[in-house]
Amino acid sequence: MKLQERVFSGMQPTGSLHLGNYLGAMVQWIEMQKTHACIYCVVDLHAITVWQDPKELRDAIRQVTAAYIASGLDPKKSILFNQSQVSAHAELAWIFNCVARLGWLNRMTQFKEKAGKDREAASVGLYAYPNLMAADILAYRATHVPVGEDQKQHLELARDIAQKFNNDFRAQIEALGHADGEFFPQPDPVIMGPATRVMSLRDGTKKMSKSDPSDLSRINLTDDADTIARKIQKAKTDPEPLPSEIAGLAGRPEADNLVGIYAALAGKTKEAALAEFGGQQFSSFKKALAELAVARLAPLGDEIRRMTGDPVEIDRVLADGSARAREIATPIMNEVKDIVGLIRS
Ligand code: AQP
Repeated sequence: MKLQERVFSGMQPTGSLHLGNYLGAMVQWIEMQKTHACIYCVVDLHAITVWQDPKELRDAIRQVTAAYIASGLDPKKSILFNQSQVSAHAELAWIFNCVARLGWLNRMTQFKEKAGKDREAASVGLYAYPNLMAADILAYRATHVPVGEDQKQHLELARDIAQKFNNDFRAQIEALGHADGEFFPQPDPVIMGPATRVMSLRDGTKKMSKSDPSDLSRINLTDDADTIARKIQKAKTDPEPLPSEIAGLAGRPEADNLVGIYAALAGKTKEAALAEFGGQQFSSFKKALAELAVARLAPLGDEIRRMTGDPVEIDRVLADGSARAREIATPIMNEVKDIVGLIRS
């Protein structure tokens, strides 16, 4: 049986979504809605792998949902929901905890970065995060996962888990009628957003991130026009004018990042952006970038604020999406339990 193509991806409600989430993943999510059956999740179980204030978490789940819809995800066409409402994610994650090897998880660079120096104090959940991510995708037997570049390693782990599960249980999988022995697909990362790695506005060597303590390091999708313009104005640069060719961006991470953001927002290549601004000072380039960013992003912020004013409607969208997600995941989980040898009613 040929597996149906299906898209799954998610973002953590660990704060406001930012330009990196938008250009690295969301733009591609919107594009894929045109051609694929898509499931887009607010991954709240991932968020609690580090401490979250319960009230702020609830607000963030609603705000991320509003950001999805304001950016162009259609809750009628695609399935939008929050992870914790569909128990298959946690159930399959436990089974994958028993499939994945410690050695595999020990290689995950995101855990090392997030746990920092005091690894002993990190939660077990943060360590096992990639297994939950594999479960998110494979609970729907999703085949395509649009993500930013930072998620590549986790996707490789999800592929390893799928393959080991298929190998470990080959006889049971074939006995259930999956003649090719492939119960779980090998999910493909789709790393094709207009900017797959957007860097901090304060340090061009660090990824733009929700959890960076400096709000000036990122443009939040909820920022108003003045805030967006001010953050671009204050973005770190170097004293040289902009180069006319890509090679001239080498060793200039802040310049490279701002040119990349401009190009992504304008729908141009970096070469085209440099042809426009090469030789100019940052002051004139930043003015053009601020105008473009405000035109593109400020309406999103207005729409997110309008939508979060009606939490009942957002909760209704999430409940509807969760019910549709459960319809897909439940029969898959039933088969997983049969394959593993668990008894179900
Ligand atoms: N800076 C970025 N550039 C490009 N893509 C990015 N993504 C995140 N940051 C960038 C992509 O956005 C999707 C959702 O990410 P996430 O919310 O699951 O968590 P994250 O990758 O850990 O993002 P943050 O902002 O750094 O969150 P915190 O600070 O809470 O850990 C993913 O597809 C990711 O690749």
